[in-house]
Amino acid sequence: MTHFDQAWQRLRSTGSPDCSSASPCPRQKRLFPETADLLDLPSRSALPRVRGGTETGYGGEAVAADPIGLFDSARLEIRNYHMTSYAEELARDIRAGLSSGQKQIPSKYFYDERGSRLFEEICRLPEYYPTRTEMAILEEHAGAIMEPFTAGDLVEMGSGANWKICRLLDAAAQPHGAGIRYVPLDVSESALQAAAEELIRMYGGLEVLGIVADFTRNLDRIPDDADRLITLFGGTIGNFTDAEAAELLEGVSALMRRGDRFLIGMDTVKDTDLLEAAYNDARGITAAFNKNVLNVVNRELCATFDLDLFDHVAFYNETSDQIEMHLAARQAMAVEIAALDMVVEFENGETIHTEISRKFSRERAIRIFEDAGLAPQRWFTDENGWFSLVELVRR
Ligand code: SAH
Ligand code: AVI
Repeated sequence: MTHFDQAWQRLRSTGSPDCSSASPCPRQKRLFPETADLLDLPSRSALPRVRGGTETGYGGEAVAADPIGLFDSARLEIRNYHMTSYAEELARDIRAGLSSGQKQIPSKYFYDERGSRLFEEICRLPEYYPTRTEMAILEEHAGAIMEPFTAGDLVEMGSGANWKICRLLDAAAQPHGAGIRYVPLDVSESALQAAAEELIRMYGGLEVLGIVADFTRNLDRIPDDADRLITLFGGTIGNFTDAEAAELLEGVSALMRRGDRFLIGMDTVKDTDLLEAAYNDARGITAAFNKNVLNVVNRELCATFDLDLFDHVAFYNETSDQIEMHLAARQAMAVEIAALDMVVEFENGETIHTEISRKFSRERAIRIFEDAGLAPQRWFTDENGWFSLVELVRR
């Protein structure tokens, strides 16, 4: 059984998270440090739990880490680049987003510890075809993708859990990840930490450099001292508007040198019923994932959102080829956000727009690649054409 199969089996057998809790989860690890921590020295628990190597403190300066080695810690380093600025950014985004005509919350705030677990649960749902389809494409083509990559940095933007990267690592020329440094980059510290530690245990020759950062702003934190295969799986590019996606792709293109490759997963335009079922699953996991963003705001900004007073709404907008997720108020209400000294008024039925998930035709994908100075080299897809994995090089 390959490492990938082991990881996949573990994933399948993990029990479901408790999705019934509508109230903020008090035992949950905070996404950001307490406000006092930001002004003062951080508490240990607010810092990344890094074993060995160095970790970075506020502002990115290196600070010593505890060498508590439960495994070969010399192969793992995690750098956290968003502590202070990220908490401030959340406050700014929530103030601006909940003051605008169409209220909105950026989708990157879904991914606290519980949100990341709920997303993993979404990936196991029968209705949510993108994960298993992308996995099947990887399964079939991992050998061909890894064939030109014998050593260097395997970078994963928006890494989340580690199972897709396992497929590539299992297909590498050298066994046990030897010669490869895996560089996951994610806003979710908890997801990144867990995945990084697991990979170190699974691959005895692998080095891991984890980067806790926002890839829309911190791409320059990706090291550039080795050949690179950069990946962005899951269709995450679809969670950005045209302008944001263009900026992100241009940023990646600017990083790339001759010989570097960029492997991007994209969900495709398809039947509306199939798309809408994927975002309205029967078990209500996607609804819990969507509502969890209100838990994040309650916890981080001392807000009083009652999750029971919002409905999950997800539909396909055929004009813009995107799923739109919203949270709709069940009644008129006022919500206090104490940390922002703000009260937000809702009319009955008014929505907070929480996510777009764009679906791409091949023509549109080629256009945005070209605009970013990227050229498709190989195009992998499944038999139904439900998902695409595109290998890009710099033009
Ligand atoms: N790559 C995984 C996870 C996709 S979920 C898969 O294919 O299944 C999207 C991931 O991107 C989450 O782990 C989330 O924390 C991360 N993410 C979302 N916005 C981000 C941003 N702006 N910068 C860095 N990571 C981000
Ligand atoms: C991470 N991203 C590509 C997922 C998507 O399908 O847009 C997030 C998600 N939202 C609801 N379900 C899954």
